[in-house]
Amino acid sequence: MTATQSRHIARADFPIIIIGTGFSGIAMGIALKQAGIDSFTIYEKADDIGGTWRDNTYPGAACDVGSYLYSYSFEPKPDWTRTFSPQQEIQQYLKHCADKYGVTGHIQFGSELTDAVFDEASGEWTVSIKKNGRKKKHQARSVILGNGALSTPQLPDITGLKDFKGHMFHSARWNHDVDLAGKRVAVIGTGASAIQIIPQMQKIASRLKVFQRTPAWIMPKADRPMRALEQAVFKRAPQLQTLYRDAIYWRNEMYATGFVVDPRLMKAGEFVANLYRKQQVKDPILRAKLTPAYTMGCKRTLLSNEYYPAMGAANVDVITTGIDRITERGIRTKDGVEHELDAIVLATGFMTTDYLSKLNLVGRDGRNQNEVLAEKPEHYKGITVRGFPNAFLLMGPNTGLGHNSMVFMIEAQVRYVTQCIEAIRNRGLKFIDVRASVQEAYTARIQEKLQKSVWASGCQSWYLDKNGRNMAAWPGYTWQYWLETRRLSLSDFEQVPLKVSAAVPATA
Ligand code: N01
Repeated sequence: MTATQSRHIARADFPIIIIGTGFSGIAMGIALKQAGIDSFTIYEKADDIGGTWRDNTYPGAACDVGSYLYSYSFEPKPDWTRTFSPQQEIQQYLKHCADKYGVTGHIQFGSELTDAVFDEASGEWTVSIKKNGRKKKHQARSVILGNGALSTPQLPDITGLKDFKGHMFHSARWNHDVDLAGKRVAVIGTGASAIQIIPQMQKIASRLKVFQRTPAWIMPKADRPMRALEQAVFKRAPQLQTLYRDAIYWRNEMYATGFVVDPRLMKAGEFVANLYRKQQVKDPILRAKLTPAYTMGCKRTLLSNEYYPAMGAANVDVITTGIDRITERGIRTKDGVEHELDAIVLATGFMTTDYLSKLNLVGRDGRNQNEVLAEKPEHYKGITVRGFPNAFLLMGPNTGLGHNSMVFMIEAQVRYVTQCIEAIRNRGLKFIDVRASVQEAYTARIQEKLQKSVWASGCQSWYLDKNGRNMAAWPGYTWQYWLETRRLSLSDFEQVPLKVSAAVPATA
């Protein structure tokens, strides 16, 4: 076979499998289309598009990043209804993008990835997809995981979860069949989801009990409906909308200075947040309960105008005594008090640090990716892991943010992955695999920066894994990540051509 022939085969027969239809999966499909690559299928375990914006339908679900930034750069939407858009509107936006850019037809719904196994001889991934209870194997040259870290609910490690006779559900699996009006409701947790749920529950529950383990830093939210005039101006003058988007972006970027350069700068934010709490919470006992004892930013800083008034309402109890167990009738705290309840909402977050464990990705040496990461927690740009050729992660390790839009990070990743795929196809390669030495140096650099970040300032957060290692956050400005991923340097990778004899050695 000549080199030209093998290149031709590589181009014509290059099936790509993408997992998930959240912001990252859809962006990946769009980027491939725009690069003229049509040979991809997106598998989605649910029946609709949207990822986290499909799953989180709890009352009050909305974005805490400004709408005009929390959207694709290539698809501006002039008529967002609010400065911080609600969940349904974001999901609609994603559906619109998938339709407009011709990606919807590539999606197979109700299809869950169970495992993917790489074969070094052929350079192919055998991907098992479960649909309607039946598993089917598909061959792919590349696998792209866009399933995200915030997709699998984390149930709390509390005794008696199954004993409760009332209604109980996780914030990301809201049971809309249960009418909570006039009921005795508990919310466990006071993170990003809880602070949106609590004000809604306070309005309808007869009694709301909030079980708080750690208070969050809360800042005011500049949330308001968009005026018709503003929407019309953005429609007629898209440059103005771009300017507005850029203004939100650069303002958010400023906060990264405190997160990753010098956490002492967070004192300025703490000053504002303390003032805000003082204004909003008049009762000194409640205010003390709601005052965090860790550096702002160490856990996600939250934005809300409704949270503090709700926590101070007459029908709300803020309970800081630890939970002993869940009983048939409610929650018993460590002081022996049993709080009788009709419903319990578990706003207890997601399985963020071992989210890859559910996907059985088996690489070159027959090992599962999660196993490999547990033994050697290394990756390259949060996108690839040595030993897993032609497999790419979106929103992978060390790409999470506390200060700016994830959509920006996703677009950077998608651009990088597209370059990888183009290189493999155009150069007639069988696969590329990041060099061990490159990955090691990258991880060491990232981890060193993380040591100085606010996430290392001493709190427990979902950014840290069970060994206290930060495998979640990006320790820099987002424009630095953009620079990191702007151009693919193929020399970072071992390159194996379709004709094995011409392999570039793996050593480096
Ligand atoms: O989850 P969390 P989340 N007993 O992990 C508590 C994104 N998001 O769903 O802090 C008692 O932040 C836990 O207490 P503690 C965003 O990136 C975005 O709220 O561990 N309490 C904490 O209070 C966010 O960071 C938006 O002491 C228990 C809470 O449960 C991420 O999703 C909106 C407990 C969990 O908070 C996760 O947010 C919503 C136990 N056993 C979410 N176990 C946007 O607007 C846990 N807790 C974009």
